[in-house]
Amino acid sequence: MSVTPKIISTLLASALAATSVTALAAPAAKPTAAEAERFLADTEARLNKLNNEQSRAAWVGSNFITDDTEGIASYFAERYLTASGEAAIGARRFNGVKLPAESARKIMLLQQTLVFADPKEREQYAQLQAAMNGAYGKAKYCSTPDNCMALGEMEKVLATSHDEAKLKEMWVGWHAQSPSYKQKYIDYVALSNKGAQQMGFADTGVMWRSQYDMPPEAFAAEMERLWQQVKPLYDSLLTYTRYKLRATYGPDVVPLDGPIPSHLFGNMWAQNWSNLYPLLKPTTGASSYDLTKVLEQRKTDAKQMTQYAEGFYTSLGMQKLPTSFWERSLLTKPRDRDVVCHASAWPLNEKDDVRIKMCITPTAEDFTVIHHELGHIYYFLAYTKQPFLFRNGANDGFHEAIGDTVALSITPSYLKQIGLMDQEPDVTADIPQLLERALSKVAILPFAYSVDKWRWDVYSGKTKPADYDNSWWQLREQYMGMKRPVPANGTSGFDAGAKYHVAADVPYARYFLADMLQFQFHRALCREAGYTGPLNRCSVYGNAKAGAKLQQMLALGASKPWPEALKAISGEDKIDGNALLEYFAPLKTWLDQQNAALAAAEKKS
Ligand code: X8Z
Ligand code: ZN
Repeated sequence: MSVTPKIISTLLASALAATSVTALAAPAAKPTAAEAERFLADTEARLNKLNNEQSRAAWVGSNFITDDTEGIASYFAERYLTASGEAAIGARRFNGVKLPAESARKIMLLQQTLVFADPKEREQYAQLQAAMNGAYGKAKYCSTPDNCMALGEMEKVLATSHDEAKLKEMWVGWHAQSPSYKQKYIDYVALSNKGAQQMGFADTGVMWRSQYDMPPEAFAAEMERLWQQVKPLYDSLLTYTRYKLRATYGPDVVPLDGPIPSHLFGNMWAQNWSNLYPLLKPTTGASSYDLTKVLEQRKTDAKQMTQYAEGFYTSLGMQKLPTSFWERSLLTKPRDRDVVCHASAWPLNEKDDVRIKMCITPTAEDFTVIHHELGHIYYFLAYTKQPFLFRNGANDGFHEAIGDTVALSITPSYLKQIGLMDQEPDVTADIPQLLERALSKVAILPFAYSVDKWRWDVYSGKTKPADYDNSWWQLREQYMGMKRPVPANGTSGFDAGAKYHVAADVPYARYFLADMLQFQFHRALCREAGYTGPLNRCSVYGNAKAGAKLQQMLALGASKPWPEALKAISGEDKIDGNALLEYFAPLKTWLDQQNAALAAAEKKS
């Protein structure tokens, strides 16, 4: 798909002319393919350099949150934005010029970006982005002036406590932080839309939806199709969870019908319910194995956690992580300063300066997250040889899916092989294991879909700032079956901003796609490894053939439309929920049986 940008506004044309940018000096004659190649070579070299600088500044900005580092990060982000804006405008001259497929793709990719006509607005945009990132990273809930809690501590309470009042306090305490940067977000959205409109997109949401090798309307329809495909499984899981939460917190807190308060799901955003497993596990046949306990007992440190994950990737035939990764990554939360703890993976240059930033704790959840982060890292390393514009995932869902695909291979047999489990449970443990996995993989689906449904409406102007919370909770109720734990604070609230990806403006549809893709990848890799049993018991650990198949797709980066990359690994060319549904099919049957029995018992009482 190529985006057809509309006519450049006169304002932009004159503003850019005033900057005397060589790339903009439009030649009178129709540009040639040779000119396009020269333009691309120059542009890629320039953007690569500025991107490396911006990444380094952003790294420091997120690792040492101060006013100074925020200023430095926004200064370099702005420099990059200036160059990428000029490149986007420059690229338009070559629309319609007959070019080799890869060059035409680069010309298209260059135009999927914000362009600011007014340098002041560009500066303000970059400043707001850095400021929101910092505000999220610094935010704390203080019950008294000298008793403050960072997000990680509050998440721990939500994960482990069943004291409803305490859970509510944590939830309300964290959600009281984001209104402080609501005005920034409102201003940021307005600026971002202006930037998208300069490139012919109706708004930033449309630009986001245009990044999937299909028209934006087709992408929105795909998201809805995928959601409808998996919704029955989510409904079964929610019904079962409702009964168990009702048993724990009582019928006054958890109604039989209607939305459930969202602070009861073991997670600040109710997007991952893994921490509810002890409440939800089947009464018979449930494995008593607790990876968190094993990791804690062994005092597994952050480096060892990372080494376990690295060991998986090297078992697939991938390289060891470079020494600089170990020297430069941030693996634990520093005691003496504010950092953005939300886990992230970073390519700092086009060689092998790759790093992660994560406040690792020895828990089963972080064991999975570290595999997720290294998925990004191994993708970066696999496509370093691609030209700058192709150093990216086939689409952003692919980037998010790689590490999760690998983590689906964290099976009991794998844990036994690496010495983290003594004895593999028998097949009666399949349902408990599937349930545990569904609590993250199925629970996140309506969350991931609705975060960006909310933002699409915000960016389009359909949802006005005074309605941010209204709309957020309307979507939460519609898709997730949840409600706000306490009534909303009129029109000044900003609950969406309590989620990292909203404050940092990272699109979220990627996680929805990744949730489907990872099961397609897992199924394909298991087949490649010659495995024919149930997918939940397949681990490709140590399988070089599966590793080679994965690596082949990773190495493509963004050089081809994503359906080709998907085809290379799975033979399929559509993102589809059927692999996920196949994986969880035995659980769906079991949930429906449980729900029928629980409904009958409820009727009797
Ligand atoms: O943000 C992440 C990763 C980094 S890309 C840790 N995830 C989403 C989230 O935490 O909201 C992974 C799952 C969803
Ligand atoms: Zn990720």
